[in-house]
Amino acid sequence: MANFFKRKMNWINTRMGFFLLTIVLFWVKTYIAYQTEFTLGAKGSVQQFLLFINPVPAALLIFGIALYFRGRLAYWLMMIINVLESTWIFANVLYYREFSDFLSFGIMKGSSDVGNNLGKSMAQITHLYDFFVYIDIIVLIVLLVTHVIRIDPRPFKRRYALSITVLSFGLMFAEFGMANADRSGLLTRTFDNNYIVKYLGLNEYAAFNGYQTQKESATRASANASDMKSVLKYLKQNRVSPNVSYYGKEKGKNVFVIHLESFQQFLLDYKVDGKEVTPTLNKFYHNQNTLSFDNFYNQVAQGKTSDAEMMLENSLFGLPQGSAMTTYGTQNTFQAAPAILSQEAGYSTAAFHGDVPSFWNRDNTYKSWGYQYFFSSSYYTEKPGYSVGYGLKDKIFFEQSAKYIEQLPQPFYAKLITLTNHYPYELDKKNTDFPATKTGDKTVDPYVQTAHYLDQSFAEFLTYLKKVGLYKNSVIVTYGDHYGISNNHRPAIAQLLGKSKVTNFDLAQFQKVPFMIHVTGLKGGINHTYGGEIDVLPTLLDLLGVKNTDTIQFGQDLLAKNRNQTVAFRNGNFISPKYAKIGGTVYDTKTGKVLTLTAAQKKVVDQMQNHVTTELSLSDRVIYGDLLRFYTPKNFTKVNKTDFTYKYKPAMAKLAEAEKQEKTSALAKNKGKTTTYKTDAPELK
Ligand code: GP9
Ligand code: MN
Repeated sequence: MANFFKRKMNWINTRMGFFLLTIVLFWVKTYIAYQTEFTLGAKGSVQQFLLFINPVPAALLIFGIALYFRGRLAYWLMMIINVLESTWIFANVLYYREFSDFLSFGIMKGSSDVGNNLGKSMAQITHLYDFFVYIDIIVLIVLLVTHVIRIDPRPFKRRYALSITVLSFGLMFAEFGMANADRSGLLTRTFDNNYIVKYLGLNEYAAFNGYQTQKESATRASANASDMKSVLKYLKQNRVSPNVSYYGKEKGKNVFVIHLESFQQFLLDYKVDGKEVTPTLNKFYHNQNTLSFDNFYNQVAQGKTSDAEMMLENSLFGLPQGSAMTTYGTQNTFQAAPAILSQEAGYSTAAFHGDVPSFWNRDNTYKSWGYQYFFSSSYYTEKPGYSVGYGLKDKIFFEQSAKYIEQLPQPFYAKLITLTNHYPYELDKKNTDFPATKTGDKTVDPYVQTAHYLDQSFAEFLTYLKKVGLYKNSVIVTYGDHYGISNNHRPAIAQLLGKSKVTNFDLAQFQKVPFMIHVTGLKGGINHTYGGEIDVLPTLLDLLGVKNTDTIQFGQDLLAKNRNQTVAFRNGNFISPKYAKIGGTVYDTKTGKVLTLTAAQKKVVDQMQNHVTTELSLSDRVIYGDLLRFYTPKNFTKVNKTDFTYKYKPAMAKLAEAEKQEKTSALAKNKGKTTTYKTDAPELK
């Protein structure tokens, strides 16, 4: 019997046997770490499968290096590789515990503040069981030393080693193919590090991050202070003076930025079966105290929401590829709205979002932007049915945000990012009380239903603001971040717009999103100026009377006279009151007809194109080269990211302390009495 067992176990005494055993043990422990230490959010069988399988291909490749070496050395190399690989898991477990994100090379280079901060708290957050990641190595060493497993001295054929390497690449390729089919643009659009680990694994994440960091630091290193010169020159030529009848009119007021997810301008006043899709937003749009813009365009590219956020709060364009927040948000220097308002006007600053904080790298980027608070998923109670798609349903999100809003010292700048009106526009029956459109396109038709839900959520939020006493002393900015219906749905879009077919010009017009500023007493009306997301920050700062004559912002105040009304799209197309240039064709903006240009017209259009290309490339240069590190506006202090923590306990303690000191929160004004939030959300009944 013993002999039989011995014979059966003989494979383990071969080089290949030991190699496979090492891989399997490593696979098991990685998977355990995935399941117990990280929240990767694998949903559905494809994602579950990839999560399960993804440690294997990279392990075959890396551990397989040892197979190219002889005798004992091969065994020791496997051990050394295992120690390194396990330390990578170990370090990520600790880092994740503190930051809900994976380590990046930028952070590890040690230049970063976050790295220093981590060192301090390392001891506190390490648990004894974390060392479990080394257990297989110890077991393997013991088995080798006690000769339970014997080292195989025979030379290992190169051919076999090479086959393993080739196999590992093949598997990695297959894995990437499957991942990309499930989540297209996984690496090009760079959503979230959690996604890369979930789909591809910790090693692939390391490789990708290393590549990105390398690319990033190369451009950063080659940039220098003199690169700012052309930026400053351009901005000097393009600065416009603010409109005196609006400048500083809303000084000291709170600011709410309500991010209406995927909300397009065409939805305003739109009716289905005779019913308004968004009655509350329509009223808000036409209100005499609302400044509404009906030629306001989204200017996002692949970074979608994150591009919108970048423009809105920095007046810098998103990048031609990927998301600037993900790639540059952690390391770059920014002079963003939250930092400006807190430094120059004593604002408290907070962002609210019912998704995980790592999406679009918000958890890091918001610190670089100077956000004091970031209320994300861990601050919200989650129960079955509360979430759909990326996160909390809007009604529940607003309802649960109220308790934090009322604690914010005033004046505050608060950005609330909604989520339910997001592709694929799913919503349960209980929340759907609006007819879908009937274009027959399944992705398009429920869009109005989630938009209607968003409108109801917004209505409840406005009611709350009035009740809690924040309505009258707040500037309420609402905007749509980007299209909800992509250009791939031409026939459906034509039906929605009541046209027989849509041209490229129509599709460009379809990129309009709402932008509204409402303040009690503000001189409102519908403004027809052409502008876009890049223009929001200068508009807002002028309205609040915060000086911004030396800031690096590419937009222009939408209320300024003589502003340049050429709106750049991220791909270099543009639209202006007279001409629109879409994919090389010039249209008459008034009629939508294709134009054959006279020489004089061509000169004008070329100038516009030149302007657009210049502003986009200069903005890119600022981000790629991290140029703001070389330039600080007067009275502005560089943001120190270590000033902020978004972990629940310390952040709440800080908020309580601020509230006690300043006594200016809505809660304090209401003598400590909480204002109840009224919602008809069926989940909360
Ligand atoms: C996720 C949300 C969606 O947190 O902001 O981003 P999007 O897909 O619209 O860019
Ligand atoms: Mn979005």
